[in-house]
Amino acid sequence: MGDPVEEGIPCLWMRGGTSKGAYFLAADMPRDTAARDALLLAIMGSPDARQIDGIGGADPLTSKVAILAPASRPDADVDYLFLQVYVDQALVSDAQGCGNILAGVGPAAIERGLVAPAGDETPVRIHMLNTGEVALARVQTPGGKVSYRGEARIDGVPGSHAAVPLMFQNIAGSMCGSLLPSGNIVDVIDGVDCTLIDNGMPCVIMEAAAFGLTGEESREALDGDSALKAKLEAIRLQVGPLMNLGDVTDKSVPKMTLVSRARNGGAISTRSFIPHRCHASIGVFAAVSVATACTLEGSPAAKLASLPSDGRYLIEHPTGAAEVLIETDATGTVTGAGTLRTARKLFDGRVFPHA
Ligand code: NQM
Repeated sequence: MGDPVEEGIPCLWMRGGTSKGAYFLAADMPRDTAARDALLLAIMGSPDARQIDGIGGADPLTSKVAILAPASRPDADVDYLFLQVYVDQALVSDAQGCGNILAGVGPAAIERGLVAPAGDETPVRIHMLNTGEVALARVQTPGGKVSYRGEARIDGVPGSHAAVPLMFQNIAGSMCGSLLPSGNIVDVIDGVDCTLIDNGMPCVIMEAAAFGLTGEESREALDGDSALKAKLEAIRLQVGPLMNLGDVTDKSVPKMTLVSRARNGGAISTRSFIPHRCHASIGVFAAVSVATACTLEGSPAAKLASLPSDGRYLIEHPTGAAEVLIETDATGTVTGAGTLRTARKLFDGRVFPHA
């Protein structure tokens, strides 16, 4: 590697679902993890609440990184490592995956020549290194080129774009070892009924009413509620070991998700803390975990949920709703999940970290 400060590093800046991130090839990154993380902090401009000296967008949802490499297992086409670059702390975490940034991985892998286009639609099997599972993405490739134009719409993103359907199998216990790592549907922590669940993303699901909230508060109002945040953090730190995540002080999981009855015809309404700021919508795997919690009798989510008859759960969030498809077996156990996302290439060039 030359001097990245002088020469820059090849980088694709993409929107994936309702998030934005920098997509790199592993071959363009330092092999040493500490050197890589220092480089990513310098690229994003962290730690700084405004990320003014970097390309990060001063929000956890726009301070994300995907690192792509040739697949390391035969049933996948590409390896994808997700890294959360903290905005105001010098931290880079691989302790979670990201289903929104995942939506850009198929297009980016084709753009960078890691996966060859195959007809008008290219299936891309993505090995998600953070959790070890393989996701299937379908990328529109008319004429052998990635197309971002299309008619698909997702809440939280203006306009319409090419659809990127995503399907997942066997994601239960992705980071916690099992769907319900404590062995219970409900654990009472600090007097609050919590479902500790991991169906693709470790989440703690609680009724908004348990915190004196309606669950319809805006992202801004919740982000400004420091008493609420202190209560959520106290619960989060206690459940880390119960969820087999250990000390979660410096980890971006579990996500703290408040639920209330759906207002707009969906299955349930959410406000998701990721974990210190309220999400503008909801993460893909967090939405899958919430939908799964709705199926667990006795859980705070099940008490409030209106279950769909066709497996299509509309998970309401601050800017609309995310649709999640939940597949179950004859016993009602969740076996697979899917969702529809869009992605867009925003910029392709070289990025220059500060010295
Ligand atoms: O849950 C944000 C996002 C995410 C994660 C976060 C995500 C997921 O919306 O799969 O997509 O929870 O930090 O990008």
